[in-house]
Amino acid sequence: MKNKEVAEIFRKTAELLEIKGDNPFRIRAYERAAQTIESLTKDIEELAKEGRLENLPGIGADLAGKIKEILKTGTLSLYENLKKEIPPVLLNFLEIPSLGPKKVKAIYEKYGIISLDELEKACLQHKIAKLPGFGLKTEENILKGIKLIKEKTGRRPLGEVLPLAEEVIALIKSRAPLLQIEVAGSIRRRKETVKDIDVLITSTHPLEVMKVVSSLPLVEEVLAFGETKTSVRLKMGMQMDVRVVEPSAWGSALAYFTGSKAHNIRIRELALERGLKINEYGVFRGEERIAGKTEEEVYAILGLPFIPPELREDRGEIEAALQGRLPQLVNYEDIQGDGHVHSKYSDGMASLEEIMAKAEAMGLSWVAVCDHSQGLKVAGGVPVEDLFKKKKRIEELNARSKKVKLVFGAEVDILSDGTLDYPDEVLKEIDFVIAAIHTGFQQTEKQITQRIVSALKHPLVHALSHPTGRVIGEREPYAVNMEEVMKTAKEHGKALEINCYYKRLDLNDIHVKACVEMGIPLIIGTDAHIVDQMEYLRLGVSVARRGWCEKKDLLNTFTYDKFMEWLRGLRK
Ligand code: DGT
Ligand code: CA
Repeated sequence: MKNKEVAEIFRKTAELLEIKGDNPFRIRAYERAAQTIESLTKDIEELAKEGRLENLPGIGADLAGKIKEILKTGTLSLYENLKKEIPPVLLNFLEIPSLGPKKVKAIYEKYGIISLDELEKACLQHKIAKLPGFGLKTEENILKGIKLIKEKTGRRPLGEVLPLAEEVIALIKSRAPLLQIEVAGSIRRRKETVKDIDVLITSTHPLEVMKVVSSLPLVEEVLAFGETKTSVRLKMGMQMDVRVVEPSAWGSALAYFTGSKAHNIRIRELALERGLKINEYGVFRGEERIAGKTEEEVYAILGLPFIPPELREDRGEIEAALQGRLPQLVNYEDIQGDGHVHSKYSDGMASLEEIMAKAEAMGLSWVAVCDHSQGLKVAGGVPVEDLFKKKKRIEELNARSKKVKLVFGAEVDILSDGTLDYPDEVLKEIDFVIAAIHTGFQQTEKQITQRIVSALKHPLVHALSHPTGRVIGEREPYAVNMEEVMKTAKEHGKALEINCYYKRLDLNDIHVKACVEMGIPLIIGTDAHIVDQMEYLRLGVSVARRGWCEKKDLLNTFTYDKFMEWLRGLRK
């Protein structure tokens, strides 16, 4: 451990204490200690060994103990606890050069802003400049800082990047002389967050292709230009690497650049065991190239069936492929219904009619309209009287509609003691009850788990919505023992949701795989609050596929009648 690293932990501790509004003397003590340690000419580890830490200016017994803790464990428990207490994104805010802990605290306290996006929005609306001690200049600097952070920490949610990647690919395709083009990397594997856009192309005119790529209107800066590889930064602040290969190497290059790295390494080992060499240019026996034109060919020569990109994470797919037991992954076309949307009855923007029309346009045959429950006032929770109006309206619409049926549902809040936000006599009138946590995130793991477990055990509840509560880039999952939640779901035959609002994707792929292994029913819900968000359904399918879901594992593949039967069956 270097002096600089120890100092950094102290400095960050001071910043977090300041955001928290701790004792100013204590904050100052950590700042001073950081300065002292940073300016030492001697190795702090040496000083510790010699027992001379307390001779340093500003370092008493307490801080000396803390230094020893850092040297021993690599971190400070106080610092780790503070990080848990403070919304993680505020730590991000601190990285914006013009924002110190005082300003971060002021912004947080005034507006409760907990994401970079919200902060960006507040700046654009000049809400930040109005705060005492801020001004238009600060706002401008904050905006610059946000852009930099986004580029640096730069993992963006798949739901944000995928449409952009598709747009860029369509543009290149329409303008450049190419034969094949596909997005590779984490986007092709549909990983929940993405660092950059990898694009693979075959062409006999690579130079022209790259000229088109580097002059696209979406490009802000060309970082490197070459015939085989060109890198650009897009205006939305993300890097895109484009590679052109010859058609005979399309399959091997696509496999290589799709990754994941861990999967590639296993594939390479497998090739070596068979006396072959594999890289992005092909599969070789000695000098001779024996495969490479298609991915199927590359896998086949290693004795493997085609492995879908979503599985390529070295999570058992290679073993399964070798043993001929790869799952028959669910496809988007298998999906009949959306398990969770909101309407105007709560905080959604759409009427029931609009939801039906969107479902029809998407080729769906049912949608569960699960509005918030009465107590969740901030989200327009539906009072009991309105609930029955909604039920009646759904019945009328369903009677008229042949193609699409609405399922009368509710997303019922699990209160802090584990009881539900409608009484049983109301719940039993609701055809589809999903339970969810929206408050009390600070409770202990035991409390939250207990809350969820008792909701799942409730005989009128069918499913649990966004089981871990995480919001990508904004909120960590709440402390919940998922093993226990899954055990309860299994025991009572209840479903767990794959909430596929693009910032949630909750359950995630790993939890989904565990559920599939246990035989727990899963249901994808878009949580759409405007009808266009129902298109996130395909993100839900991606998560399901990454979690090894087959058609049978997802309630969304049921017809309306079969789904209703499943719902009624749980209450018998
Ligand atoms: P990302 O960009 O962090 O969201 O994730 P990826 O998987 O797209 O990673 P990236 O862009 O660094 O690399 C793209 C693919 O290239 C990666 O999935 C596998 C392949 N690759 C990159 N570096 C290596 C490597 O050192 N060894 C092997 N075998 N493959 C690599
Ligand atoms: Ca990538």
